[in-house]
Amino acid sequence: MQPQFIIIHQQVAPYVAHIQLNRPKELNALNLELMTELRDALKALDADDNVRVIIISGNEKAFAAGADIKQMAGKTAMDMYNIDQFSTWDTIKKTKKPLIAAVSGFALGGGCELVMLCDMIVASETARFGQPEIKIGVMPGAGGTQRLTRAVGKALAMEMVLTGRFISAEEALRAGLINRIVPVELFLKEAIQLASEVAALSPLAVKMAKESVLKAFDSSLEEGLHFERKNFYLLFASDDQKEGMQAFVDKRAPVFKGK
Ligand code: DAK
Repeated sequence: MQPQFIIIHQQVAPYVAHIQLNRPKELNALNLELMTELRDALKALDADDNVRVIIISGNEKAFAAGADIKQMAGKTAMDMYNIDQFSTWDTIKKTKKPLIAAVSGFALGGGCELVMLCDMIVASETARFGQPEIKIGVMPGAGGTQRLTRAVGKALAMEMVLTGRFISAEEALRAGLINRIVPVELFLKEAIQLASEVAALSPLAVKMAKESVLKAFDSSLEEGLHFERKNFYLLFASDDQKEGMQAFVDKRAPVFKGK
């Protein structure tokens, strides 16, 4: 079935797919249907050998202004429990291929949390990041207190979560939340460029490297180093390792096959 709230561009560059959140009138507010479509699309692209990197974007005005407040407003705690949105977010979190967020305009609440689930973030000069849930009587519920704090540190995270203040792309870059800022007309192009750079590398090495970096967030240094070592050894079982090193010796460009 054709998705209603997202647009899937299968090949915006070799091995690069792009998912565009598409509820422009609502500033891409993340209703349950959109999140289900996003989850299903990511699952399919993660399993597709013709895709190595996935970009998620909104439009120039908004990446996403948060979860859909109108849809959430009348819910009870039991409704929220039964809907179990966390399983959708957890599935998205398990995407093995690199996710690049291309952000312009608002990335707020669940929108900011979705951005932080991505592995790299390209922002336009107009991007604004925030966790304004406190202003509507709740608090971040999809990682905003945890991932934001790890990314920008306690002082700024606490201020953003307790006051709901938005930060600019410039402040986000200074704080270490995002990778780079480009003019608004270039934000998608830049994300595709970055994605293409990664997509040209061994997809096996890239997936294991991503998994290893993420391990740093929920393990001790010793455990993380052990995990890294295992993945490092494992890559010597791949054709890509043989190809990559032989190509270096031969002074030619490697051709990685993901095997
Ligand atoms: N939900 C629903 N509609 C939204 C929306 C949102 N988050 N944000 C904007 N819209 C709608 C507006 O209602 C308006 O619709 P109409 O009135 O025209 O029908 C349209 O988009 C344009 O918005 P504005 O007229 O307000 O546009 P402005 O440029 O004046 O203001 C704004 C832009 C982004 C500053 C403002 O719209 C705003 O403050 N929006 C709400 C931002 C916000 O509070 N976001 C956090 C929402 S709570 C969970 C996972 C995630 C979450 C929770 C649980 N689990 C896994 C359990 C996440 C929670 C949240 O994100």
